[in-house]
Amino acid sequence: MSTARLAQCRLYGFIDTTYVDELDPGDVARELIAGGVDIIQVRAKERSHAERVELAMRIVSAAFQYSVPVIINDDIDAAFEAGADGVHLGQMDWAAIPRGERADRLSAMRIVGRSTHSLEEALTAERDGVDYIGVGPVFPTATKPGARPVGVELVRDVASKVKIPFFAIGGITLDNVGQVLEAGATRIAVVSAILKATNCTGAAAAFKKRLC
Ligand code: TZP
Ligand code: MG
Repeated sequence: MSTARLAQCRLYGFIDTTYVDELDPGDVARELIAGGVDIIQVRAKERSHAERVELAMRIVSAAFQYSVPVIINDDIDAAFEAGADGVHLGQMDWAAIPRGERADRLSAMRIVGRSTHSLEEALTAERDGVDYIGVGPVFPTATKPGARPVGVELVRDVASKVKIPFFAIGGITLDNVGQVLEAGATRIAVVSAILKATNCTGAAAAFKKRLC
């Protein structure tokens, strides 16, 4: 658990293989960091465990020299094997770990995050002792097709009732980020609006500017 380090993280960037499959992951990590990304998640859902570890190791090694934490989506063992800082689990990933094994399975993780889609899930995650939560998808997004948007109302609710760091996520663009910040978010997670930009560094920097 690493609350102090997380407290400084405002812009959560991703290396999502759906968007950057052909690119060198170390280069993408450096581009994100140059734009001011404070924490990086490796999201490689269609990759095998071994491929995910290999990918994560390259990102961890690039991010290490900038002290930017790297979090692995879903795969606790990959996070451990790649020397990543932590893991991000969805509601189902969390539920899939037998209750009695959770503390042990997560004991090596410095940072544990969880996706939440309602105030109840957010408060439960806080009670469970996770280090941060994602709240979303705030807006519709092609990165998570079929997920029901929760709207800025949930951001407002979480901002007033949850004390652990939360990142608003889902469909956030430079056009709508103002609504998310106005609702009380001080941290955002952005996938496609950064990775699909012609200049990832510039896109990240533009988001970062809105957070300062
Ligand atoms: N969890 C909730 S929404 C989402 C995830 C991983 C996708 C966010 O991607 P984008 O492209 O920033 O909408
Ligand atoms: Mg998951």
